[in-house]
Amino acid sequence: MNNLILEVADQIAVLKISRPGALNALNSETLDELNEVLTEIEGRDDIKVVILTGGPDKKGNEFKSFVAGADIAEMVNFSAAEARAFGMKASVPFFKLMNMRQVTIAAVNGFALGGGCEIAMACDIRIASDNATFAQPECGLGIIPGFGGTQRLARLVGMGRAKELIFTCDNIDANEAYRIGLVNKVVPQDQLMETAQKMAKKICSKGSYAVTIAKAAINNGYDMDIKNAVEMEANLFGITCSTHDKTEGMSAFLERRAADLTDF
Ligand code: CO8
Repeated sequence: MNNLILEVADQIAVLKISRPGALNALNSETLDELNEVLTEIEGRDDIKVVILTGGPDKKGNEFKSFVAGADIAEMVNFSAAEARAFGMKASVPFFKLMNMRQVTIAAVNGFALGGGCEIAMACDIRIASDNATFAQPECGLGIIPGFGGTQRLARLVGMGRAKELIFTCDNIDANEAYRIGLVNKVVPQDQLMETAQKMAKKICSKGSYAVTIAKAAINNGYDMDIKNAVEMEANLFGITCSTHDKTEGMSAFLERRAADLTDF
């Protein structure tokens, strides 16, 4: 891979978007690589959580940028058809981040602008370093957020705040992003990866199959009416009750011992 770095240890993958000369902006090649590597990860039983972060800039600053957007140099001459194809190219790996069986955590280490904010929003959980900046600057470029931003931002922070951010293109800092529910946590820069790793380890220590099914229940139910959503949840609950982990987890509780949860 030219623009991604994958490191795996102790069931946790750290996936770094690395285009130092372009503040990790997403071009077609990076989106193709992302799709490929997420497909590979989804098939791996040794990875339970993926931490997505940005690599350093060309001066080696690790906290300059998470992802500074889609690649403007690539988009500048797009026809309408090419632009649509580019949007669809991103939507495939973005939906993988959202729906894959592994949990995905965005560790946002600097600029998360346009497509950068959008890829973070496609992850299950967002942790930001205290210098992170978020924005949807697209309307200032004469376009709209096209990597899911008009949809995911409204779902995360509500329609009024999403409209304000998208119409004004305002930058917001990490604390404001936390206040409006765009990120789960804000931590000092030097604690970002440690915090993400700690959360990932905690998730790995739970029943991994149960976590995957809970993720599917939350995602699938979100766009359903409550009656059908709760029925869907009951069906998935039934599936988790047929597992080794359910027998082991409940027996371990009753026998006052640590559970050995192995399903995935
Ligand atoms: N695309 C391409 N190159 C970029 C991008 C980008 N989004 N962002 C930064 N770069 C490049 C710069 O051109 C520069 O390259 P070079 O050194 O060769 O001149 C290098 O990265 C460093 O950037 P700066 O010199 O500008 O660094 P500064 O510290 O001065 O500024 C900023 C940092 C504020 C982040 C600034 O670079 C900036 O404003 N970048 C653009 C941010 C932006 O507008 N992002 C949104 C892009 S549009 C988008 O994401 C749309 C998503 C949906 C697309 C849907 C298509 C269907």
